[in-house]
Amino acid sequence: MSNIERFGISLPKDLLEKFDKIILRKGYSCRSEAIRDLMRDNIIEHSIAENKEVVGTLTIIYNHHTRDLSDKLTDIQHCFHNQILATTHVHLDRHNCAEVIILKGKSGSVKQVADKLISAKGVKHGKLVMSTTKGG
Ligand code: NI
Repeated sequence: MSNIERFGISLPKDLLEKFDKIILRKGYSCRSEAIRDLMRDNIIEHSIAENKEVVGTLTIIYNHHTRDLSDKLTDIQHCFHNQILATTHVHLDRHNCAEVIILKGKSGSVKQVADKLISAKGVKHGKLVMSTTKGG
């Protein structure tokens, strides 16, 4: 027995044309796979909104000459060591650093740690991406 369900969708023609253009550019070989990915993304977004267990990657960019910033970022990471699995530091040039921090925990606490790091004075840019294995 197959566990695949098939169903038809009615939608405006121009919406489908726009969608097809995008998925072609992204390299999808068929609409079904593109729609499956959209559904998984939606399920994961729902899990994040419901404070479920997630894994997150936070990227931050900062100038390591900024007074006390490196120490402050390290302090924050030690305070939240239960949520932080790993940190990778890259020296981008003479002044700027990139850190990718991998976090795990309830989405609310992962977001809280990320917000603390991003809002530290001197961090130029930061972005958190959260995911789960529960997307189906
Ligand atoms: Ni560095």
